[in-house]
Amino acid sequence: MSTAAASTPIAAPTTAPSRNEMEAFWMPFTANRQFKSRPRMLAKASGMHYWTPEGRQILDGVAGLWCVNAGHGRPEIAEAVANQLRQMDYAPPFQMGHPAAFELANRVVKLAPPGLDHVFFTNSGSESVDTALKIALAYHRVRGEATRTRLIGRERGYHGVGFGGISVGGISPNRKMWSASLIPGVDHLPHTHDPARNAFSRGEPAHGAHLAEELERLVALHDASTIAAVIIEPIAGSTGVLIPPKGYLKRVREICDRHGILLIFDEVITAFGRTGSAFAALEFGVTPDLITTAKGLTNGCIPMGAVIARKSVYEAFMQGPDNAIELFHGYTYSAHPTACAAGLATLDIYDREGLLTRARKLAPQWEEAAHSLRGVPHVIDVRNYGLILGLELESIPGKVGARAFDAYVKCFERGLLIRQTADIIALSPPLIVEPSQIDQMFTTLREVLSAAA
Ligand code: PXG
Repeated sequence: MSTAAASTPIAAPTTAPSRNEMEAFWMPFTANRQFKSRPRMLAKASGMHYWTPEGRQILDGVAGLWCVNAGHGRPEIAEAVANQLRQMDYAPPFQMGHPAAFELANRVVKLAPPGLDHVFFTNSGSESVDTALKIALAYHRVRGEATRTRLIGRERGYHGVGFGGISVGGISPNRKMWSASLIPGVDHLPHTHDPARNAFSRGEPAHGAHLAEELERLVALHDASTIAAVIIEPIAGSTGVLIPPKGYLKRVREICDRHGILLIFDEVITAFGRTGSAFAALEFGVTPDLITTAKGLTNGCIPMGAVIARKSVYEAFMQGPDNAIELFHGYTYSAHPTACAAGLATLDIYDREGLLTRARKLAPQWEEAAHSLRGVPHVIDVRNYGLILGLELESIPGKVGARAFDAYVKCFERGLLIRQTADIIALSPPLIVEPSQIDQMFTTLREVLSAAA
């Protein structure tokens, strides 16, 4: 399976810029000054690996940023994109169409949970979230329930960086600079992280389903007639890998149903095989009304996101005269032809290579390897699901994040790319990962953490 992926890509520029040349680029979510004085550069990628400009090989433990699910440098995608660019580089998406957009929407619907059968294309996870929130608000309004304006997110939730996303999101550094400008009428459920009772859980933790009942409390406080939607990540990724407690998602669904509240699953990282199913909704057997996706939809090659909506949500808008635009929303690059070409080629690969369910096959080895880190110095929790790892380290007093950042730098020096949020390390490798590479990841982590102790 990795043979196609391993074909050597066309040579990329391999000379690293000087300190001065790095100044102009204001890097996102990065300690700019620290990075620019000690940069970590990548110049080439193929299969499971990156290479630095000096030619050092780095095993990709995080699928880029939870997105390169089919591995890097897939020639099928490159060819599809190149062909599309030659055939038609751009087509306006408003009041016009092109065949690949309809084809991709149909393909996504085939993978989605039954009943979710309409797709709105965006260009990122953040745009998908803002789109889903806007659809939810407009849905109630077009149905004559215009008082349903309140949105409910969750503490420690990450829903991108748009004003909608940070408002329903629950990560304080992402919100505090803009606290006076967040969208009004948002409340939050408590997060489900409970290390005292759930540390070292394998898969879904046993404790915490009762936290869904907090939604009843919010309904009692605000009244159901004011609440439009609840948005949660089935598995929270950015905030440090929080697996849903057994029964929690089902309970949230039941409460939403009881009160006419839409349920949005933010599947930007969980969709397209990460959990062992095409969507976490399918994996956990809970069907939301809207799903937000991005990342794995195009294997990270071309920016693209999508919101998948239940038929009844779409149908609610299809009223009034035929010539009326039903939703005043969309992007210049919605269903961009190159993104659609990348998406179609990506879904072909997932299908051909069985990648959407491969995490399920590898999960037992992954879980064993993950939990073998129990007992390594400063490891206070290991959590896992599908091909996801969350490894929580004890923080150095007064220096939250320092320990995991140190591990991140040392892993990179030893040829492994990991992700780190505060003192939590995350792994989410491409779904083409081989068992020997899983061993390599956990061996490197063990060595780095043991040496630092
Ligand atoms: N929702 C979720 C659940 C995400 O994980 C977004 C929305 C926003 O997507 P865009 O494409 O706008 O970035 C994300 C993004 C990490 C990490 O380290 C994860 C994301 C972004 C940056 C870092 O886990 N996910």
